[in-house]
Amino acid sequence: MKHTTLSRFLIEQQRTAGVLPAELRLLVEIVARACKAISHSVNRGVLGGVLGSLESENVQGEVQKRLDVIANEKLLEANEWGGHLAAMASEEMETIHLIPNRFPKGEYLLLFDPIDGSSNIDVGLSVGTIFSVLQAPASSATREVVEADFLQPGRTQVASGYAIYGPQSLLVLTVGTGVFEFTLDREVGSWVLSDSNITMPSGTREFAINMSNQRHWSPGTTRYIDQCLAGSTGPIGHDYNMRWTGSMVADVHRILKRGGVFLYPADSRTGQGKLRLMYEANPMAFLIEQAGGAATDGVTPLMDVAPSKLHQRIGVVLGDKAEIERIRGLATSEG
Ligand code: P6P
Repeated sequence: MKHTTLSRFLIEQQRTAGVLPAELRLLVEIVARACKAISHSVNRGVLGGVLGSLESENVQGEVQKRLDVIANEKLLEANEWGGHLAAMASEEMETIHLIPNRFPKGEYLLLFDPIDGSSNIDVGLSVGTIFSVLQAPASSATREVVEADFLQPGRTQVASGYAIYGPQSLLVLTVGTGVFEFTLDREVGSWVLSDSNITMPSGTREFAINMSNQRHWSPGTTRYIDQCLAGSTGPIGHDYNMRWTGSMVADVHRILKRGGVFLYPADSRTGQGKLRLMYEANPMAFLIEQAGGAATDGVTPLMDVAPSKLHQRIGVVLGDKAEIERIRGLATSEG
């Protein structure tokens, strides 16, 4: 089988008129290379001294895993010198990361969750890296980048993707021309195209939610899940299956490949959900919409939400378009 590497794929995308400027192609290649290095660390596990927690907490108030910090460093180091970025932001860093003065500044902003699902690392389950790319405001070329430059709706993303470090290491990417999957060929060290123009299967009766939060849900969420659990004897008239991996990247990848829905809704505890808008919800929403699905906060498309804070959290409901519409209907009919 003729293998198309990521580099060849990106050059061919660049040749398509108006898609993938050279600087953006370079950015995607560098992020992909950093994800290769992260994959190597993840797969070495205890042999690489990457397991376990640190004494520190991140800006989210979560205990940092060793690999959170290692992956964050790999992404910062890989992207500082290339001249394609104006600044970076990470789940693991409270403030934005400016490009050191000794390096040229570029026109893009990179946001990432270096290791998503890190609680799974020590027990051998899939984790991933999520990234989102925005265009820096033109005005930032003549001044220092500030946090407000990052606060753009997800609709303005020029690229997004994730790497999933599981049975295989996969890179799933969109630059606005569809969703493409690459599998890491460890012997050669290349990301090889393994699925093109991914279209999410529709009609799959499978939901992903953390059921232990049930007492905190809104009436709309409760009603939807009750209908799923009622199965063929209930109003939907079909039995449903359930999955919850504790790793958004793994749940979203499953949904991209075989359909279903993922819910981490805003609930009564904080009213805003657990997942972060800028570097988890928005990049996943871009991929899901590009694959023919829908992604909302339960009602509003995620990529239409105007961000107010870099680390803001939001409810996330994504996947099968018809199911997302059903969930929206139940949320709005609750008054
Ligand atoms: P819970 C991982 O910590 C994460 O941010 C997502 O990857 C995942 O979907 C969710 O949180 C899991 O949350 O409350 O089920 O542990």
